Amino acid sequence: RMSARGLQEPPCLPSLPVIGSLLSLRSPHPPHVLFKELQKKYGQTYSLMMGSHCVIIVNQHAHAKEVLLKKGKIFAGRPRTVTTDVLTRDGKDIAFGDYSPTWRFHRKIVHGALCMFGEGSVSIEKIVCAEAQSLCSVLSEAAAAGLALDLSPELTRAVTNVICSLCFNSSYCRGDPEFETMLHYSQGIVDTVAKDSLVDIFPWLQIFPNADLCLLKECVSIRDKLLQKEYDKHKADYSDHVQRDLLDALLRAKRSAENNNTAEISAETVGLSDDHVLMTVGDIFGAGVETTTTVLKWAIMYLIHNPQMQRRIQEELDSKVGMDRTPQLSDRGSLPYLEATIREVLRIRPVAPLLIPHVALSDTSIGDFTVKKGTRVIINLWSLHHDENEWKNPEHFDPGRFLNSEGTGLIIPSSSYLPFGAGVRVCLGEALAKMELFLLLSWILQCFTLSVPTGDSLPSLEGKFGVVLQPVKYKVNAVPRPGQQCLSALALSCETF
Ligand code: HEM
Ligand code: PLO
Repeated sequence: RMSARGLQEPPCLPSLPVIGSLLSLRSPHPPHVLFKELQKKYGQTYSLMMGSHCVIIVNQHAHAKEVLLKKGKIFAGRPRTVTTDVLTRDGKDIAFGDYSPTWRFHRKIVHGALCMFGEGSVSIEKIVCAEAQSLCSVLSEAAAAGLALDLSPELTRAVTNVICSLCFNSSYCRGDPEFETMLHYSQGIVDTVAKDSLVDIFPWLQIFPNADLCLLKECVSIRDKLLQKEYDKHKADYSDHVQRDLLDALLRAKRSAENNNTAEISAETVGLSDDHVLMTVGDIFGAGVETTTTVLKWAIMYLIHNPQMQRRIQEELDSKVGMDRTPQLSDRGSLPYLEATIREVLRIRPVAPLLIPHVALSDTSIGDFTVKKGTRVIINLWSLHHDENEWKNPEHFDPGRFLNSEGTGLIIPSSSYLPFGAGVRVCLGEALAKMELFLLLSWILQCFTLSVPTGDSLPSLEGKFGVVLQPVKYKVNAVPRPGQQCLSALALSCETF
């Protein structure tokens, strides 16, 4: 159907009343792969019905940029779903909260708090390096005992402690039972939240017993107790004069709004209720842990699949950093191959292959297609990152694509690359995540060569789709590299203090 301006509705998958396009979406493939396949039949941008909601799927970068950048504010809304409402007390957070003054205000506070750490006396760099050191000491213990190790818990602990420092000014030691609890509930949430499971398509299903929803509620209640405990502690020793972490920054904003008695900027009206403050730290904590850990696991998996690339990173480390000191942030510019590897990991296995759904806040358009207010828009980052017209052999892992022809400088060879999204909803943790990835990987690879345990086959590169795209569980052998001085300096660990 043509409208007055020559715009038309995007092609739509067949749909039935009540169930929408569900029948066309039955597939052995995860959604991002299915949505990429469906392009062949319906074109790069098409729509489908999820129950009664119209959803537009965008599979190409020009339309993606129109949605995220050019019309970023129009598409800055978020849908409300049963599972994210359980997680965020009805959208009182940043990531799943709708576009509003409250959302903007919370983004600003978090941004400010993260910047403060960039400059502050306890810099993020120091915090990350301390965790890298502790991680390497665990690896050398395992190596000495000749054990193959699932790196996941230790990588998670390192990343968790960085975000714990930033949010709560605290950290976990090895074997801390609260950390084990955290690992468990967080996996439960990743497994159940925002999967477009039946409950999100049919909101009325929530009145029926539903194993996923039960697990989610249980995990969220455990998480909320831990968050509440930190919150109470921070309230008890809050002072206007010292700001130790993100939670202090949020409390300060809350106090100042409360002291301001005018009706327009009370704590409630700007969205600084206890619920809002808790949900914002919950977001940063959850995003801070699950995303970076996932990328580290993918990076290590690709490096054990490609030992020659691992060697090239180590040669770069040996010649630019050497053996007598540990890597630091200022080395980033001189280690292009490691940076290129990180970029390629973020391309080939994007953490959030469908981003988080966006919603049109008014009637608008994408390219020549009309879009009605309230339409959900899913940006299929997987399609952008695996577009055959933009990337040669997209399924092939090749850090070299991000290097110039001399191999000395970094490039972005295609504009079909948005690992952190873009525009008003762009990731808040991009700088932090890149810092962590660089430091943790450079520390590990300076000291160890990683490989599959003898007798094991290489782990599958297939991901498990969810709110983040996770790799399968796998074990590695960490072999200390000859001539590495860093090992002798690795005695530091929690127990020592
Ligand atoms: C949102 C990627 C790490 C905090 C997002 C989005 C992506 C993304 C694709 C969605 C953008 C959209 O919906 O349009 C990543 C990747 C990471 C990473 C690839 C690691 C390599 C982090 C970290 C933090 C963080 C460490 C915490 C400091 C957030 C928040 C949002 C977000 C709060 C929601 C923004 C909003 O809706 O306004 N991230 N992220 N992320 N990220 Fe990250
Ligand atoms: C991860 C599990 C935690 O227990 C809760 C949580 C909070 C914020 C979410 C995060 C989870 C997954 C990754 C998300 C993040 C907000 C932004 C980030 C969705 C569910 C991304 C990649 O978009």
